[in-house]
Amino acid sequence: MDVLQYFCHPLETLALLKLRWWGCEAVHAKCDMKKMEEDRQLCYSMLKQTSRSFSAVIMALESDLGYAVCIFYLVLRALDTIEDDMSIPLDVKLPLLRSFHKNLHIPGWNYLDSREKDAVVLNNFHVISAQFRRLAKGYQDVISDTCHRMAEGMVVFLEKNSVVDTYQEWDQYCHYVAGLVGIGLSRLFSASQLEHPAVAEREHLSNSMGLFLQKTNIIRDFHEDIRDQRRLWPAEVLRHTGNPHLTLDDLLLQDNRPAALSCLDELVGNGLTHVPDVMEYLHAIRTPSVFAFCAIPQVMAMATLERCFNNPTIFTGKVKIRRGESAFIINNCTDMAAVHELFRFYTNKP
Ligand code: D9A
Repeated sequence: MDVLQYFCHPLETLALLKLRWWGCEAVHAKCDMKKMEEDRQLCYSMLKQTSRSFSAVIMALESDLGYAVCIFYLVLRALDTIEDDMSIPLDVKLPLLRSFHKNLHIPGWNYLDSREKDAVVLNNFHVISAQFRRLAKGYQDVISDTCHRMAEGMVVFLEKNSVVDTYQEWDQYCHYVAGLVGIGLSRLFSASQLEHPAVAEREHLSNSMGLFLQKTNIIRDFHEDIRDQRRLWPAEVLRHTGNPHLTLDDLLLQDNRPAALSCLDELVGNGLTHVPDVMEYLHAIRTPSVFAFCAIPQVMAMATLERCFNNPTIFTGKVKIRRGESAFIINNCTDMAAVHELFRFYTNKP
C-alpha cells in the first residue's frame, strides 16, 4: 500500500478522513437498516457487496426512489452477470436473456449455476424480484421495460460474437448496456415526482450519461477484457494506425506501443464528446441527493479518463484513480458550480 500518496495529496487524505469519520450529505443514509424487514436488509447488503463506493450514494436518495434505484441496480447487476458469464453456453445464455424481464414476475425464480463474482444477486434473485413486485407500479414498468430492451440489445451483439467494428456500433453497444440505464433512471426520477418530466423526455441526454460512463470503463479495462476474451474497443480505431494487419490483441505488444497509444488517445477523445450532454443533463437536476447520485459517477469517469489518456499502463495492467481522489469527489459534488470546477480541473490537468 503506497502510503506516499496520502502525504503527496493532503487534501485527498483529509477528504478520506472526513468521509470516513463525518461522512457527508451525499452519502448520508436516509434509511435505518436496523428497523428494516429481513428481505429489504438483504437487498441493501447485496447492494453493498456488488458496488464499491456507489451503494452509499444510492442509500442517500430520498423517499421511495432510493429503494426503487437499489432494486433497479441489483436487477441490472443480475442481467450483467448473465451477459458476462463466459461459462454459460450461448444456447443457454440467449433464451435466459430473452426471458429475463419475465422472471421479475415469477415468484421463486433464481439462477444457481453462475460462478461470477456477483453471482449472489442471481442466487437470491427470488428475494430481489419479490421486493420488485412490491414497488409502485410506475417503478416496476420502468425497470422491467428497461431490462427487456437491454437484454434484446445484448442478444444482438452476442449473436455476432460481440464484435464491435465501427464507432456507430460502439455507440449502439454502449446504448444497450448503459444508455438504457440512464434513460431508465431518468424515468424513475420523473415517476418519483422529485424531478421534472422533461428529465425523462430528453432521452438523448440520459443516453449520453450512460455512454460517458461505459466508454470510460471499456477504455480503462482494455487489458483485463482482452485477457478475458472480450474485445470492446471499436476495430475502426485500428484503421487510423496505417497498419492494416494490426489487431486489438496486438496493441498489448510492446513493439506496437506508439500505435496503441494513438488508439487510446483517439478513444478518450471520442468519450469526451459526451461531456456537453452530461453537463446539460446535470444542470436540469433539482433534488440534491439525485444530483449527487448522478454527478459523482460522471466526475469519477472524468478523473479516470484523464488518468487513462496517453497512459501505457492501460496495456500492461489496471489504471484507477486514488481512493483519496474518490473521497474528494464524493465530498465535493454538491452543486453545478463545483462539478464545473472539477471537470475544468481534470480537463486542464498537465
Ligand atoms: C449506474 Cl442504477 C450504473 N453504472 C455505473 C454507476 O452509475 C450509473 C449501473 C446501475 C445504475 C446506475 C448511473 C448513476 C447515476 C445516473 C445515471 C447512471 O444515469 C442517469 O447510469 C448511466 O457505472 C453502470 C453503467 C455505466 C453500465 C450504467 C456508477 C458505478 N460506479 C462503480 C465504479 C466503477 O468503476 O464501476 O457503479 C462503483 O462505484 O462501484
